[in-house]
Amino acid sequence: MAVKGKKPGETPKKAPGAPGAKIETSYAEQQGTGGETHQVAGGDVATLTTQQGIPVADDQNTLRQGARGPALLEDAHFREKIFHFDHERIPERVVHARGYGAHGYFELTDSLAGVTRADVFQRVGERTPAFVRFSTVAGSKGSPDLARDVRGFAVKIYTKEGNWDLVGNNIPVFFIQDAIKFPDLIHSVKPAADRGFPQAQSAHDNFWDFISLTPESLHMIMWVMSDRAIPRSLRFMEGFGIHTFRLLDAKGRSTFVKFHWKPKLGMQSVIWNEAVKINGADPDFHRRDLWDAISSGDFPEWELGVQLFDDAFAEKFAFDVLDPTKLIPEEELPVRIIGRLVLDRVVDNFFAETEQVAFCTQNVPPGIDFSNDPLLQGRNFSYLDTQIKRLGSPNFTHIPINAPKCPMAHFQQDGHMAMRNPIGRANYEPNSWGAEGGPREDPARGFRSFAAEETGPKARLRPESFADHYSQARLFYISQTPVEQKHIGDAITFELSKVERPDIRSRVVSHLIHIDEGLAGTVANGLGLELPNPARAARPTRTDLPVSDALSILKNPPPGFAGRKLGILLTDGADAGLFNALVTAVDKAKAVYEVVAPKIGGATLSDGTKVAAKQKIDGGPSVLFDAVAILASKDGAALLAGDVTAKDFATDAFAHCKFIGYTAEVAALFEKAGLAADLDEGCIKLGGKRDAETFVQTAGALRFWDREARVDLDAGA
Ligand code: HDE
Repeated sequence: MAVKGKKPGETPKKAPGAPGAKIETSYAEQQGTGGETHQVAGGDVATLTTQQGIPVADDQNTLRQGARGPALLEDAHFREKIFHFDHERIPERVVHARGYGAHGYFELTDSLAGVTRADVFQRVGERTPAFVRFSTVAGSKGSPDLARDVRGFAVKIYTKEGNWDLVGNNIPVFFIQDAIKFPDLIHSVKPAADRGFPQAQSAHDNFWDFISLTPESLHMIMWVMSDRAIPRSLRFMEGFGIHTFRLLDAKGRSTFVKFHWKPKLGMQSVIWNEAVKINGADPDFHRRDLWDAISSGDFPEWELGVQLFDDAFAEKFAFDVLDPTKLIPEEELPVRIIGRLVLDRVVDNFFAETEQVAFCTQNVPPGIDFSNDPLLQGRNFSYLDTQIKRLGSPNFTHIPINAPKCPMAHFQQDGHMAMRNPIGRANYEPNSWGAEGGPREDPARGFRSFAAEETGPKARLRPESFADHYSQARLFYISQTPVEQKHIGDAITFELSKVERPDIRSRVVSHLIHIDEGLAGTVANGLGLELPNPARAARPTRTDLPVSDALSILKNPPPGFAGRKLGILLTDGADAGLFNALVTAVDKAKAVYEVVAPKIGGATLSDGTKVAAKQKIDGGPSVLFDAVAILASKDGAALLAGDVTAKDFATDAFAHCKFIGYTAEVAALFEKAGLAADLDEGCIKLGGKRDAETFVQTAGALRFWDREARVDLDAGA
């Protein structure tokens, strides 16, 4: 409730709030809302309460001594509300701060019963609940989604024998070989200590300084400079467990394993110029895409694949299987598909689930075990430690998103926020309280480590078998298509152009010479740098490794336009038949579309129907779409031709090698945008309804790469 206000400086006849002061208007009336937004409890509307359950009468005004008087300490509701607000944030993750999660399930499609006793791998067709959190690494929680970065691909599978956390990335190798270097790597990529920038970027001196002094990172650098680091969607990227793990059968026999996630809709990335613009147009591009897909019932799906191998394979393999900067080419050791992961439910609450989920690499159920990969061993310490800092209590497993979904019984107790203390008298074992004495060990069912025999001096040593830093970097590079190779060259050139110290630029190029002389030359040329001497290499680069097509995105194109988005720029008077045909073709392809129009209210088509727009043209640039169609009437095209954002819509789509469908009238826009003379086979004129279907089918190729050489300054470099 409120008393009628007075003008500042005016002395009230009677002090408001003083005994006898008249309370005349409600707060809602005073705000002019007429009470519409201030629903009062009753019927289906619950009563607002404090955390203690005390009903609240007024949530609009603090308790004061008189309407214009001082606030009272007695206002418990106010104090509780503000106290809670003040404590709303928990520390963001030191890495992978920006992430997005979703629920789903893992379904086994091929049993691994002969290889592992892990319960989750026994019964074909069985579904196990799962939660996935995707993330970027370097940026803070509020950084944009399309940073050039590795993506985290962390999966928690709630198996019947405990939680299995496969905390992976979308790149199958890592920058460093030993966990002790992780803080240095991360400090180098994060904002510089003195100035606090740049945010969510690797294009700066500190990062490249560290990289140029750490040649083991060069293989990963090839991946991070490739289009893998700017995925179009979290739904269209691969995931990898990276490290070699072990699977153990009932007798404790071990098989080595590497885990792979393969997206059902295929891989797809954006290009750098597009990524930069997406970050401005929609910094939430990836999370929105995931939310929209799941909410509309188009559930993202990945196959789980395993590369299984024994000691004999490990012995003969050209690199050390414990070295996380190396992968095993699929052509040499095929990936066996054993299951699928489906994400079918968005979170109810971002904080409760995505923010509070705590992945720990050491969470493996019986039948899965670690190898001696020194990075994995270090991670097994780090994740538990980080969760205690972040979530503030050893009881973080009591939070529903982290709690196992199988029975649990132990004697761990107390601590902050304890929700599940043991019941009964005994809180220790062994004890003599019989059946009431609580849980007991189970030697048969319980977790057992692989009985590895280890010898060797206690020392800080890097194995000799980890010393080849360039051969697989070269393998990755030569396995790419020319378009992808060009993008890698462009990316390194761009990043080094932001490095201020010429000696650091030069030092990076001195490593590239060992990977591919052509690449080193392109980068040096792009920077206007003299080609330096090659870096001192611990091992010569192997040139006998066969090309691995599986490493390329473009050599493995998706099946079509399914899951992709067409942007339809529409003006008043646009051909209704054509628009409807496009929509039908998009539906048939299991894709989606968004209408962009000069006004958000939409456009009136040639037959008088009104189509609502999802985006006003300024808010819906073509970078948000996989392909675009521009349907305009003569007047509409003239209108677009005079609008700079419409011109950007067309020129960006063209520059980003997108397929462009257009009606004849749109020539006026192309003319003004300077594209009229450049239209190519990727620009498809839509005359009749049948053209609409052809256009959507053609757009399934996703990009018209032939165009790139003609629109890029660096192309001929
Ligand atoms: Fe992580 N990493 N990491 N990491 N990592 C974290 O744990 C760490 C590494 C990865 O969505 C932290 O909960 C060390 C490799 C993902 O919540 C922290 C080392 C790979 C996520 C941590 C590595 C990853 C993290 C920060 C070097 C790919 C996000 C907050 C030995 C296989 C999980 C947290 C999520 C998160 C430490 C290297 C993946 C600090 C010490 C290699 C996907 O514990």
